[in-house]
Amino acid sequence: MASAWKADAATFWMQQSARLLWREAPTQAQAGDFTGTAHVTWFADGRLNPTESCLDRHAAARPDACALIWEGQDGRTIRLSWADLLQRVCRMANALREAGVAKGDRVALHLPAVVESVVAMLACARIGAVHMVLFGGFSAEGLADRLDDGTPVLVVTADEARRGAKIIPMKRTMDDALSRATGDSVRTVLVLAVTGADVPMTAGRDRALGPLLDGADTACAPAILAAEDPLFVLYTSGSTGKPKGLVHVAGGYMVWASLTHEVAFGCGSEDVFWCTADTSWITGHTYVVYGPLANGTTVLMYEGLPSWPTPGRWWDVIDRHGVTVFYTSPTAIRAMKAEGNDILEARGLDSLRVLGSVGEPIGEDAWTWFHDHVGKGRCPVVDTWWQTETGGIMIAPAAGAVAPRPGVATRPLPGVEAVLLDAAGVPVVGEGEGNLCLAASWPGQARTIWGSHDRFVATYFATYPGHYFTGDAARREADGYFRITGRVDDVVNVSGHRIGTAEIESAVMRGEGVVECAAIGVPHGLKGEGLVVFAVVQPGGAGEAALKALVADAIGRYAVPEAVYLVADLPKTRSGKIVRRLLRKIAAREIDALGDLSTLADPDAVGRIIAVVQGGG
Ligand code: 6R9
Repeated sequence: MASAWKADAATFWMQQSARLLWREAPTQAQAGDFTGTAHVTWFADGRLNPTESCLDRHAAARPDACALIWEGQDGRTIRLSWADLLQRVCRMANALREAGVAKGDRVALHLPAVVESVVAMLACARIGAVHMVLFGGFSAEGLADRLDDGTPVLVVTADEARRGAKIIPMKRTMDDALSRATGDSVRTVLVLAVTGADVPMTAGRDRALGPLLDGADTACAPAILAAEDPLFVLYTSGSTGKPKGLVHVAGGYMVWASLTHEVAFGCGSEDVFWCTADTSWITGHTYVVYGPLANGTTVLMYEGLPSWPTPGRWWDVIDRHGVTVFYTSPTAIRAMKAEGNDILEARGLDSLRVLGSVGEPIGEDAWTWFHDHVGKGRCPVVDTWWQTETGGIMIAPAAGAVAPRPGVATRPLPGVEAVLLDAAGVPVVGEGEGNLCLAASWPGQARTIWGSHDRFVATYFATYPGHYFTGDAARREADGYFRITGRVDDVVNVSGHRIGTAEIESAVMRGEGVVECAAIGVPHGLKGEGLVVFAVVQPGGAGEAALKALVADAIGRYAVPEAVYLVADLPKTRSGKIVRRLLRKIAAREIDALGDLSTLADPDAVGRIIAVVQGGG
């Protein structure tokens, strides 16, 4: 049974810790819990270096077996054996050390989907530096905010990135970010040549990475870390304030990455595992890098988009490299579905064994199409629910053990105590809906928010004392399966990107003459959710285009709203609270279902807003 682990949890967890290669094996599992200051540790007296679990032990046992296959947009392929990958990581680790990086220092990684993005993460881990991977889609200001928060000593970026037919000016954006950052922690910028473009180099700060790697030694003694030493900081958005840097640690996170990768996908060393996530997302951390490599699984990485230069490119990648497990997002699945089935029918896809989905609710349509057409009816679809904060998969139909069902994440993995609580904190027993909480710690949980443990406690443990609150709601169905119903806070999930509406609103508020505004999410056929902004702007003030540009500048183009409606006023309660529920309905054009408006300060405002939305804008 799924709860067999509970009878003797400590023994279960100690057994799981043995997945890793330790320098000093831990003697205890969990200490601390979710009460009070929520300080939890796992395997605290163990000592290890995560890269020895991910590389050295496989390089010793199977040096020539394939560790990583990378295919570029242009068709170029790189195959690295475990021995090759270990050498590459050691070279990069030595280059970082040579550039002055020490154990505990933060290193910002801002790279496209090239082999070096994985190598650089592992190189940081090799020397005990804490990586913070930054999304290539962040604007200069978005990057600057995170640099100021994480205070890295060194940045690794690329000259440019390729994205379909587009070229993304990575170095230029990073230069802009560094000039906006108020802190001055960054001493060195290493620049990887990806396209070979000429980019400006700042004397005394910027160095070409290539020559540094060429001159570096291929062996690098690993720094030995305590299990609770930080492995990385990764930024994500919440309902309030600036992005928060979740801190994951060397021991427990690695145990969770390895366990969940094996259990959710039934994955082992015979598999070719392709997780399409970018390494700047938690999914890339756990299922492109740490989970599969810890388990000795061959990792496939592809540089580009699903349908560039031609539709069906991802299917070709699967056939070419014999991918056995394919893990992607509902957004990608919906986009590929929209291309029609002819493209798919022309491909074999015979190597596939398991399919996975992550990042947003998949919905029955996309699930069924994925199952029937991509998996040809024979591959289980594993819908995996989890978060940046949880480190790894939490609720999913463990491949082979739990029967999947369309659109349902199904059951918590062993070690996960998922509960549903109502608004008053009373557990929802049996069938019903509630706020999804975790009643006990697990090794992979984030330990804190970088620089602010108080914010960590306030964000996750204040709503329901003694419980971690996920920010999602879920429904427990008659057979005990969990169906995730979506965020209950002010976070909108656009194509799997978590965007806090407060961040959007603060960008829009900078617009000329903007009096007030509200950002909300609405259902979107391809992206899952789309953002819509309602803004009250004085005559002669900023228009829709100017307000969208402010969002692109402050956060990145991926966060630009679908529409900005300029309205005379926002619907408010008599106490002055904006009624977002109404705005969501109006933006989704569900105006028959607005409900009782009599509690509004000015019920007539609603009609005027509807007129703007129906007028198209
Ligand atoms: C791994 C990841 C987390 C939020 C989460 C939830 C949504 C993720 C989901 C899902 C429904 C799934 N989410 N997986 N919703 N079904 N299978 O996505 O991390 O970027 O932190 O986002 O994404 O709302 O709370 P992150």
